[in-house]
Parts: sequence; structure tokens; C-alpha cells
Amino acid sequence: MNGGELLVKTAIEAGVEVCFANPGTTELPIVTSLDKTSGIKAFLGLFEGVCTGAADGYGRMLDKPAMVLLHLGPGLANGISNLHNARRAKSPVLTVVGEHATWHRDADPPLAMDIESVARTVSGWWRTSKSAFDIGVDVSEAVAATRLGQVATLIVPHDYQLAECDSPKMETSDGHFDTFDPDAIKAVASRLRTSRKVALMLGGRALRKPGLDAAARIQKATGCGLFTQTFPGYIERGAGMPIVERLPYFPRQATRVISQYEVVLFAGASEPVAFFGYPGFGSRILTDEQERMTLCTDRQNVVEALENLADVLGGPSHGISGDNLVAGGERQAIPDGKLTAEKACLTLAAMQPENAVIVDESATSGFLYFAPPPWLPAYSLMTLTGGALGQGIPCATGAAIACPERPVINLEADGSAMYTVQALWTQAHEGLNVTTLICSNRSYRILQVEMVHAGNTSPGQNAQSLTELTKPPINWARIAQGFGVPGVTVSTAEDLAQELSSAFAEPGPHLIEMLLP
Ligand SMILES: Cc1ncc(C[n+]2csc(CCOP(=O)(O)OP(=O)(O)O)c2C)c(N)n1
Ligand SMILES: [Mg+2]
Repeated sequence: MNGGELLVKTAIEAGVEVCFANPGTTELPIVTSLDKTSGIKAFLGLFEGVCTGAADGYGRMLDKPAMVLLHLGPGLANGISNLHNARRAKSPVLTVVGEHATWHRDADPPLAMDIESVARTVSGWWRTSKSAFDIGVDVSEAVAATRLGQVATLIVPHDYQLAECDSPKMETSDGHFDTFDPDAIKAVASRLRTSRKVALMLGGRALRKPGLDAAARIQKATGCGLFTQTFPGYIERGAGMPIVERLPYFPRQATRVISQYEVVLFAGASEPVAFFGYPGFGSRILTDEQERMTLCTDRQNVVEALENLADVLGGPSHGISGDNLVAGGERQAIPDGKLTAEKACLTLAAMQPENAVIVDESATSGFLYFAPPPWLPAYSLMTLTGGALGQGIPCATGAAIACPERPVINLEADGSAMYTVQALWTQAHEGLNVTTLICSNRSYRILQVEMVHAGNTSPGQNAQSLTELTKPPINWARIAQGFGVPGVTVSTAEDLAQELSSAFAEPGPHLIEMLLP
């Protein structure tokens, strides 16, 4: 066995089943090894941001890592933006990057760069393998690190991938959580009993069903409010799930909502801060007077911590019922007439199939989607956690690979869609059930809005040309077709409904450009 085979075998033993790759010469021994031992299916992404975004989507869906295989420093650098989003989503991702042969490094070949420096900006764990024999231990430790909800990056020199390493160190190490102190949970419980208004701010795994169930028990026992930060990585919503309020994007609005609470308890979430430093407004969303409490660290199991807290508080054994339910009642009528962003959200909400996965990178057009009337069937929602555009189409691709039986719907802003549009090809190549809804307002609308907020009410020629996506307008239907995805354009709610029902009925990917004002 050589180092490449050891890498693949260990990854398979650690539970890795898919690899999103854009390899080069320095990764070819690993590519060859992927066929020598069966257990990992490889998917080609035509840009590294597609691979990393797909691994993020896969990790968010299954809470287990996909492997990403990237070519040297430049390949990793191309993928970094979506690894940044993965880090902010606390997604498990195993990134494997090839490195030049150790004996070749000193020659400073053209593609050489400081890979570790790039890796450390997004990775909770990173390492360059020291020998072929070590690769097994390296992979197993990397996978264990991902279980804490982080990106782990292993850099593997080409000569070590090729080197024979019979009877290597094989190791499977389980990522394990730090234990928490039951007295700390009791202290939180007694503070909650004595405070008038408590907000429970949920993040990470707390937004999956077991965490939400425990949070709903705490809500039943204390009357606390349930919140998520503006951009949750993964949240289960709709019928059967408790109502969790989303902090508004703009900081003044967010402060207005959260300042009603005396105590804010963080569970899997960190303290919210403004997206940007606006003049006249500080970094913090909470006021100085508000008390902050943290239920557990990122290295502890937040779901267990919530369940413990619910037990100590004497919450009911099942929290999600009755008044804190998002009801699964009747669907509303489909709107009619010329499409607007609001009508697009309402049409989707009215048509949404059971158990859908919504990948939301819709920027200004989808603000209304999070708070539609409570008739939605159960669904999972993933959002743009790190604000780095180009996450939606790859994330939807990874989600569809993780859960092929679930319909994936990608609500996607037109500017954002252009960063990693190549992911459509992977969707076509793999026949994935993804419906991409392009919110075609033909502008970087949010930047236009921010410019007005900042006092530039009559943008000059440069400001206009840097925020308008016209001359020529992007032809989305033809772009989709060029990648092998059926594509159409709609401008009314009725046509959108018609196209959605055909897209949901027919297997494989579809793209619908929604012309919006
Ligand atoms: C990687 C990256 N590059 C640039 C930006 C800056 N940026 C933020 S929003 C935006 C425009 C978004 O336009 P679009 O996706 O069409 O959404 P809209 O505002 O029109 O709803 C840009 C360029 C960013 N957030 N991330
Ligand atoms: Mg736009």
C-alpha cells in the first residue's frame, strides 16, 4: 500500500463517503487510490469554490464530513471563500491538499506557495504530513477534528502519497466533546428562573430537531424567546418545529428586537455583532445593560447541554406542541400578476414540497422568505453564514448529493449566482434534484441600498456601473442550458407556479430565472 491508498482507506474507515475534487498532478496518487478501495464516490467541481461549497452543503445536511481534494496552494486559495462560509456554519469538512514532493520544494516550482498559511485562516485543525506512514493517523485525527464542527485541512506531499508504507499506523480516533459541569447548567437554570425576560439564542447543532426540541422544552418551562442569528447554517423549520425568530440583518433593527430581553443565553451561537462597522453604531447588537450567558463552549455538546438545562428546569418531556408550533395548516393561494420579490417568496412558500431543503442565497429578494405565514411543510433551511458570495449553487449541489431523496430548492440572487455558476454543470452531470430560482433584479441591489443609507442618493457613473448587471442583461436560461440544465425565464407569479410544478415533477436539475423589479 502507498500513502495515497492509506489516506483513502483511513478516510473510508472514518466514515467518509464522498469526495468533491478538482485535482492536479500532485493529487493523482490519491485519485488513483479512490478506485483501488471502494467506499468513496468522487464528484468533479469545475472550480474549487464549487468543491468546498458542495462539501459545506453536504456537511450541513448530514453533520458528517465530505472530503474535498484540492490542488496545491492555488487550488486551496480558489476554494477558500466557501471554506470560510463552512467555518462560519460550523460545518464538518475534511480538506485534503496535495503538496509538491518534499525533495522538489527547495527548487521553488511555479505552483509552490505557503499552503499552511492559507489553510489556517479557515481551518480549526491543519497539518502537513511528515511521512507516508503518518498519513493514517493524520487522516483519522483530521476527521475527528471535523466532528467538532470545523474545517480540518491535511496537506500531503506528492512523494509521501507515492511512497510504499506497508503495515502503517492505522488509527481511528473518535472526535469527542469536552464534558460540561452540571453545576454550571444548574447556575444557568437558577438565573433563568429569576429573570423576567430571557432570549435563548441558538446556533450550530442546536438548530437541528433534537436541539430545537430541547429549546422548546426550555421555552415551555421559562417563557423565553427563541432566536437564531441572521444567517443560520442549518435550521429545521415548518410544520412540527418551534417558531424561532431570526435577528434582522440591519443592526438598529436587530437591537430593537433583542433589547427587549434582560438576559441573552447563547447555546451554540456566539454574541451577535453588526455585519459592518457603520459610523455612529457600535459593533455590538446587545446593549451594555443586557446580561450575557453562555450555556456551553464549541467543544461541548450543545444538544446535551440544552437537554440537561430542560431537565433541571423541569420542562415537559416533549417541548414542541401546541402554541409554540409552526402549524402545518392549510396552504395559501398562489399570488398572481407581475412578479415581485415578495410574490416570488409567497409563490415558493405556496408550492414548496414536503421535506424540501431550501438553500437561501437570495440577498435582498429573500428577506421575506424566512417569515412567511405559518403554512409551510417541514423543511431544512441553509443560509449564507459567512457573507462570502458564491455559496448557494455549490451548497445546493452538495445538499442534493447528501440527500438525493429530498427536493433541493436554491433561492439565488443573480449577482451571487455568477461567482460559482459552474456548479450547475455538476448538477447536470449527476442528475441532481435541484431547482435553482434566480432572483433576477439585474443589480447588486444591496450595495445600492447601502449606498443610499450611507448618503449617496445620486450615484455617479462609476457607482452605477459597479452595481448594475445590465448592458447586456445576463441570459440565465441560456447559461443553464449551456451547462446542461433546462432553463426558463418567468415574469409572472402564475408562470412561476407553472414552472415550479414541472420542475418538482421532473427529476434532475432545473433553473428558473424570475424577472424582478
Ligand atoms: C466574495 C464576495 N465578494 C463580494 C462581496 C460584496 N457584495 C456583497 S452583496 C453584493 C451584491 C449582491 O448582489 P446580488 O447577489 O445580485 O443580490 P441583491 O443585492 O441584488 O439582492 C456584493 C458584490 C461579498 N459579500 N462576497
Ligand atoms: Mg441582484
